[in-house]
Amino acid sequence: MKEQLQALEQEALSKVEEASTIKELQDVRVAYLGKKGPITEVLRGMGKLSPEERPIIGELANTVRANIANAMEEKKDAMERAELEKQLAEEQIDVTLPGRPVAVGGPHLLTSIVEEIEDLFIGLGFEVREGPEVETDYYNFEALNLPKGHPARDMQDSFYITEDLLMRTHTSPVQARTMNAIQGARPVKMICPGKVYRRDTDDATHSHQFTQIEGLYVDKNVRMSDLKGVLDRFAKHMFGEDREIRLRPSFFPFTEPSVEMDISCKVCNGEGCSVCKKTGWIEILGAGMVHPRVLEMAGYDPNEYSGFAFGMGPERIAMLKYGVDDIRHFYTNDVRFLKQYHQA
Ligand code: 2U9
Repeated sequence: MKEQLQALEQEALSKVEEASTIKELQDVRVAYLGKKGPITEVLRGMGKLSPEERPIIGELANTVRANIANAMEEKKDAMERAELEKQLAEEQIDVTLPGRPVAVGGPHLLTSIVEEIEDLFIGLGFEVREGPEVETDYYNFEALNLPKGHPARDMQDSFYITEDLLMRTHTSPVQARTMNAIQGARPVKMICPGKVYRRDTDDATHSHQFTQIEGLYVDKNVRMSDLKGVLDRFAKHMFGEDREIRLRPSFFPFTEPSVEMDISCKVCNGEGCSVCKKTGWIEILGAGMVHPRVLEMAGYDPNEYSGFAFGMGPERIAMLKYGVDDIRHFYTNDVRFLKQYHQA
C-alpha cells in the first residue's frame, strides 16, 4: 500500500507538472484528490490493515494528499502570475505619451460682451441690478411714461401672459422698481443687463428675445454733459480710443430730451463706406435725460433731482465690434461660431 501511495504521488505530481491550463489542473485535482479518486480509495481500504500499519499508512496518505495539493497550489500561483505578467506586458502604458486634449468650453460671446460692459460701468461707480423677466403692465409701461393707448403697448408687439402681465419688453422696469423702492431718499446709479422679449419675426437683425443693458443715474445736478462724458468713455472703451461720438436728437417716452449716439466708423474713419452706409457714423445706443414725470412717479422730486438714462443692445455692440452679420448666430449656438470668440 505504501508503494501504491508513493507511485500515485509521483503520477499525480507529473500530471500537475504537465498541466498547462487552470482547467487541466482542476481535472488533475478531481482525478487524484476527488471523492472517487485513488487516494480516497486507498484510505477506504485501511480497515483491512493491521493496527500497527494503519497510522503509518494513514500518515503517509495524508502527506501524499498534502504534497499533491501543495504542488497544485504552487502550479496555480505560477500560472496566474505568468498570465498577469503576459497581460501587463501586452497592456503596457507609455506614460510619456501626451494626453488626449479635453475640449474646454468658454464664455459665450454675448456673456463676454455683457461682462466687459458691466466691468466698465462698475468702474464708473454704477451698481449692477437684475429684475423679473415677467413684468406687470405698471412697471413695464405705466411707470415709464407709456400710458394706456400708447402704440408701444400694442398686443401685437409684446408677449402678454394675462391682461396685466407680460414678458418685459425692455429692462427699464428694473430701474423703475429700484427708484420706486428708494422713493427719492437717495441717488441711484445703476445698470441692468438682461433678457427682453418682443413679438418679432426673427431675421438677420431682429430676434424675438434679445439682450439689453440700460443705465440710470439719478442725483442732484445730473446734466446732459455727464451723460455725454459717460457715453464717450463707453464708446472709446468698447471701440477704441480713437473713436468720436456724436449725439443726435431723438424721442423716447421715458426721456426728455432724448438722443441717439453714433460712433465714428472705424472702417472708413468717417470718410463713408458700406458699413456706415456712407454716413461716416454708426448708431450705437439711445439715451436721454429722465423724463420728469418718470422721476415723479417713482417718488423723486423733479425740481430737486435729475437723471440720465441710456439703453443699448449688447448683440448690436458685439456685431459691430466683431463683424457678426446675423443676430441669430447668438442664439443658434453653432460651436464653430462660438469657438472663434474664446480667449485661449
Ligand atoms: C428709466 C428711465 C429711463 C432707458 C433708455 C434708451 C434710451 C434706448 C434702446 C436702445 C436699443 C433699447 O436695446 S435697444 O432696443 N434703448 O434707446 N433706453 S433711454 O431709459 C430709461 C430707463 C429707465 C426709469
